Amino acid sequence: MFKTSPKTSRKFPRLAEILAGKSRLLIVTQDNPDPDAIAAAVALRKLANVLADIKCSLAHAGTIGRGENRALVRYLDLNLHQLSGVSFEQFDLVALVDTQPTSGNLSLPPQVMPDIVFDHHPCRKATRQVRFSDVRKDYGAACTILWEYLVQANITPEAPLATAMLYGIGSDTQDLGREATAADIQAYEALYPLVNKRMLSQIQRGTVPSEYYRLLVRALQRTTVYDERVVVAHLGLVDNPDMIGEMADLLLRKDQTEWTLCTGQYNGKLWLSIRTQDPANRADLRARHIVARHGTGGGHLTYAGGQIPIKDGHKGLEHMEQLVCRRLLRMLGVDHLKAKPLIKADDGP
Ligand SMILES: [Mn+2]
Repeated sequence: MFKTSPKTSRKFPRLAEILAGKSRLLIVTQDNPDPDAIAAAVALRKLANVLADIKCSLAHAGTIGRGENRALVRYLDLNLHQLSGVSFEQFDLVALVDTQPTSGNLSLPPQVMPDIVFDHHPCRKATRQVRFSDVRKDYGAACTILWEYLVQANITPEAPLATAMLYGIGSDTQDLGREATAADIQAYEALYPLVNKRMLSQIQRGTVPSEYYRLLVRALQRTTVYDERVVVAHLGLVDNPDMIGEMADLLLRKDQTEWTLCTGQYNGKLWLSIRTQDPANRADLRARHIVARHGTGGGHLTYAGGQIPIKDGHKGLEHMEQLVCRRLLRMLGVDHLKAKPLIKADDGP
């Protein structure tokens, strides 16, 4: 039998109290939401529906880039609103999932103070001002927290929601292999019997546009290996920022790699993703150092990211690409001259 944590049973009545008597809840995810964010938003909608008969709208800024994520949204039959078009006065409650106020990946107008926050990133100062927050940075996924609330409310999610939540936990923890705790494993196991396995497989194998392969080739051609252990790729202009994190994950699988850094230009900013094998390396702190004074950054122990506004067009982009690369190499004590391309131009049969 699944047991929720004491924190959930302690906090649950407060959430129910905030929801009681309200009629419209706006649920906001980070810009360019990932499966964990999307599924956690739908789980919170379910909670609000059942506990207090509240109508919910889901909103985010940015795009849903990755093919898998678009397949998930289609399967859940979601109508996601663009945050820029939302009139906040229509809602009597605002919630954030998988992100927090003042976070760099959240385009919530600063005057909008959320009422509810569920997240598993390190707790931010602004979150302490929120009426209800449940932030567990030791959890591998926001969906795991929401799952405990569903259990506490005696709600058994229907197949689409269960499938989305399991996929959310699986994708944030790389199928429980990355920063997953006992709570994530328990939630995953409890959700598994409720999941539509055929749909899960279809989402995981969601189609991608041909542009994806063009970008993949370009990324590999632009990949540099430093001292065998640090792999850096500057993707240049990308049509969705998800590709940057995806490449950082892919390159981390190369033999002997301890760190990867990928960057790309999107929406006037340099986006970066960094990955490492060892949680003791603190990717989140490195990301913050790398962007210091130029932009925002943060994340988890082994995966993190950041954004830096680019000034002065192409020159500004190159300057920032070099700056973030040099900063990482310096932090790691790696000589930037020990560089070689991942793929040599004349590679071939
Ligand atoms: Mn997450």
